[in-house]
Amino acid sequence: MKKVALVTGITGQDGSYLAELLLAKGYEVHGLIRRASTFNTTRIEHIYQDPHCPDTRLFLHYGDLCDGGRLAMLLSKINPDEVYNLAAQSHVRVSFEEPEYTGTTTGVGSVRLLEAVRLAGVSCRYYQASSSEMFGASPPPQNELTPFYPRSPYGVAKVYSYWITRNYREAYGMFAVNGILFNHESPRRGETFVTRKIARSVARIKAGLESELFLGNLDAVRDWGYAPEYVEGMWRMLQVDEPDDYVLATGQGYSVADFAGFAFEHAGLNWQDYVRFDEGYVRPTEVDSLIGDPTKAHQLLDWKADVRAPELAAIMVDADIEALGCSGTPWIDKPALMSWAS
Ligand code: NAP
Ligand code: G4F
Repeated sequence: MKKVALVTGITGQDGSYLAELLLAKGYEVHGLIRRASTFNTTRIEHIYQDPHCPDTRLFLHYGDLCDGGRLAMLLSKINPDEVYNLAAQSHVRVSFEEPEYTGTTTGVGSVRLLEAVRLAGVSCRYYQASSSEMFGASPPPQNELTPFYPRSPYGVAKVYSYWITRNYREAYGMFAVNGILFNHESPRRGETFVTRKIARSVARIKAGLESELFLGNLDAVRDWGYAPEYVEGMWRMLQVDEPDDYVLATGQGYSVADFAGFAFEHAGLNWQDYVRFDEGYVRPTEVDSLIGDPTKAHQLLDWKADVRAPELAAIMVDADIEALGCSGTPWIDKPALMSWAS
């Protein structure tokens, strides 16, 4: 029988790849979207169909993690087999500007959704998008047993979501899991995250549209993987017999300067000729080094990351160069179908 999934954050990087994956596996997919004054569905327009077509399997619903009543109503109506909670205010630097809002979406939003599942009496499997930012100042390599030491309002909010997910698993016997994902990127990455900012700037410098790139801390080390591989890991966490928590990572760390080097070199440029320091991008407290140990996911989920940072940088730079050439975004191959919003 056809499985039904609900994805929050479907308009984001991971949500769009996960929706593609689930549709390819034959799922009926329901996505939660926020009402905005401009369209925020760019990343999923290419998979959206007319909702009146008999073979449509992607449905979008207005909702927000700040609106628990609406979540409970949607859970009852959709009655999903699997719920993927990917929605969040996901930018670490922004969380210092908006700590309270980050807490109510990225943190308390998760309990609103879990409580909606519980109150609706839905028997489903639940995935929580937890983050390596929870490890913060704990030195690498970090795995499922590493103590949390968050260094931002975002990291603190994710620790709350992690523990409330475990609590619902233990208190109510829910099949609720945490995927503790290290940084994962793609051409669909938001433009203010450092890898995409670099890739986009390389494309624009190459095209003669700009001549400098302003960055903050170049020494921070991250374990950067490729987003399409990570959504496969999310799905696998909900297919095993017992609920558990897993780290997904490549196991290799590179500095921001390294990533800039890979990206500029791919375009035949020397990064030091273009990158400038801007104090404004430095965070009040920084996470110096995140390098994950994905052994558990490899052993129990048969999951591993293949794409590493040098190749990832090349994929992202190529996509941004192509997007500039066709004045669009690289993942859109069909005209926008916006009938759901009318
Ligand atoms: P993203 O591109 O920033 O997407 C975030 C999504 O959440 C968007 O669809 C956004 O909707 C939605 N959203 C934000 N606030 C919401 C609210 N109050 N109610 C409902 N939806 C809301 O993030 P991502 O990179 O795909 O990451 C997905 C999840 O994984 C996030 O929870 C993130 O914190 C977590 N995570 C990401 C990484 C990573 O490296 N990418 C690593 C670890 C964990 P709009 O389009 O309307 O803004
Ligand atoms: O790309 P970033 O903003 O990602 P960050 O802070 O690691 O967070 C991302 O990964 C987390 C998983 O570990 C997710 F949970 C989270 O949702 C998000 O997806 O910054 C990476 C590093 C930081 O050390 C930052 O200080 O790059 C450094 N950096 C240097 N210059 C910069 C810049 N970051 C940004 N965004 N912009 C800069 O100009």
